[in-house]
Amino acid sequence: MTGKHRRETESMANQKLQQWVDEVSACTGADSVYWCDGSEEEIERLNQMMVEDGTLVRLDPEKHPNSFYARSDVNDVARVEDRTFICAATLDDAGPTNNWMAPDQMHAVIDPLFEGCMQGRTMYVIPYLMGPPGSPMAKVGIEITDSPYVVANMRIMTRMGQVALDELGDEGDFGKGLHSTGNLDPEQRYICHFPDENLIMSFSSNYGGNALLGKKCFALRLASVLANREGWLAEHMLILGLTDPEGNKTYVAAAFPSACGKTNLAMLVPPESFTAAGWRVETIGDDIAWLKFGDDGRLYAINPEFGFFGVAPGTSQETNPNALASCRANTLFTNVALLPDNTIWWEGLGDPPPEATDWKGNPWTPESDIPAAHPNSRFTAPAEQCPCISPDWESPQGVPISAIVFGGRRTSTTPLVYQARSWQHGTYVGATMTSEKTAAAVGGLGELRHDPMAMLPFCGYHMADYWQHWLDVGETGGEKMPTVFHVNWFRRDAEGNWLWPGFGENMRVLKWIVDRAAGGGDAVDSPIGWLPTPEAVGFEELGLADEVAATLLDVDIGEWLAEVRERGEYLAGFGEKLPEAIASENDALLQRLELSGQDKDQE
Ligand code: O2Y
Ligand code: MN
Repeated sequence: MTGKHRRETESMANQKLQQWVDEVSACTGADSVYWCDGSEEEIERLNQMMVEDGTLVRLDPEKHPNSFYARSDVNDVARVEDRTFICAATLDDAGPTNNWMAPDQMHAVIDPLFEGCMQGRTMYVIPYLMGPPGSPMAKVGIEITDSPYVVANMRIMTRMGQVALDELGDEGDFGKGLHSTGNLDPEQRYICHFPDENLIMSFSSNYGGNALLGKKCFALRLASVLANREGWLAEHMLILGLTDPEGNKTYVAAAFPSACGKTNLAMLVPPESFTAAGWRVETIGDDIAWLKFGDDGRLYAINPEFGFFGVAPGTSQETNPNALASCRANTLFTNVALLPDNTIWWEGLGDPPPEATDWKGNPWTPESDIPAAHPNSRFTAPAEQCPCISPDWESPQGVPISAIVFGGRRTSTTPLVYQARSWQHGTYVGATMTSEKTAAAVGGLGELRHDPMAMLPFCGYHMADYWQHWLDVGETGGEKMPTVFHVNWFRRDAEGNWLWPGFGENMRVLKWIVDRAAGGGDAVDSPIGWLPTPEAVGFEELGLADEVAATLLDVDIGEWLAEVRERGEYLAGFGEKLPEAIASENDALLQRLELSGQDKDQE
């Protein structure tokens, strides 16, 4: 073995890791191999190198200390779901919601792309830890990449370097992630998962979830497969903690499809009346939760990540001051607009600047009829910088979850909030979620699509098996399972105006959720589940017009009958694997709606 392949420091004795690094180095033909240690000195050196070669711009050190700006290739701006594959042993293992190719077949396509692809480049080996050090839930991953920009992002998003090698030890196993920038040709872009090899291979994209392999690829797609085998849950969920005026803490996990406001909800600033009364909201995570049973039989959650990869447009002092504070320093901004004084701007941040350079590198003024920042532009910021980060966010055993909230972006039909009748009903509610598509993934903006548990792009196995897993976990947890809810902040009137103010006012809904999870809170029964009374969600205090309040909590029988029939067709598409419990929940809902419709006709 040549010196370029060997790690210099003394503590790397994991032979499986060394062997894999040697194999990849030989295959990719990298000029040199660099093991990332995660130190300050290292990242300063890499950032400076990227400033010098034009990959990064150093931002104004007063306004954005130790922060940088990057532009991605114009064809590489979002996750690419149509080029993301689950290469499980059989099509049936991957299921109808994933792109599938047999492992051998995909290896025959993707392995040759890696041959010699790092010639003239440095190969970076990134040991990273998902989860708090010392947590029984934490897992080690190794990403090999030829992109220093990916290294810089991974250093913010994960606990990187020696801390991960220490957790790995000499014999430990790790998730493998092999990434190369390739030539960024979209035709050669592949994001492939091989669950049986605990391996991710990503080629020809440097963007976000396509390239930061600890995030969606490892912490969701591969982890969901592991979770199914081992009896836990890997979910696309934020985690937040609410403290009531008596000091009682309630932890809530919430699943929303991509770019539907998870970061905003995770960092919610309560209305003044709530703060004055003594309520507090704290963030544990904004995107991913791993949930396992604790010794007391309850579900406990950790945030496996170390940073936020937040959507920039729309983030402002008004909408999310905590996110803005999180990205004031030590942050990497990608595809936002760059101002002449080396500060940054995006749509929704505040008044437009007189001039800027847009995300494509072109001159921009407020008269330009295109956005200055890409709609999926991002900030990569350390979680510990969030002013409302919870003191429990790195708790090794996680936080006990009392409520699980599903949500979608729905212009009509779905009320502001309702509570499922049971864990089984809640699983059905999650399984049949639909939402309008956003800019987080390429294609189809605004289109309504099914996004079960907000996991459509992230579930690493057959979706119907995943629902069965949820039902099985519910059997295990019994009475101690969290209460399940569904919310919709996005209802509009006939003119297209939002009916609900959202943001901090969502606290009113959270308070009802907390009350219900504790067995209190006023509610009325409805065919779809329990609805709050208008008083229980503070409509009066908000001064909502009567018809707005009524629409927000309305269950229109005709709309819901159409919804349930469409759900029935969707569920039938899962064939024999569809759990009987899910099918029967749909039938039961149909019956309740029909009965309620008859009652209304007779009134
Ligand atoms: O990863 C990307 O390229 C953007 S999408 C994203 C980023 C952070 C958190 N969640 C998502 C998502 O798509 O759910
Ligand atoms: Mn996400």
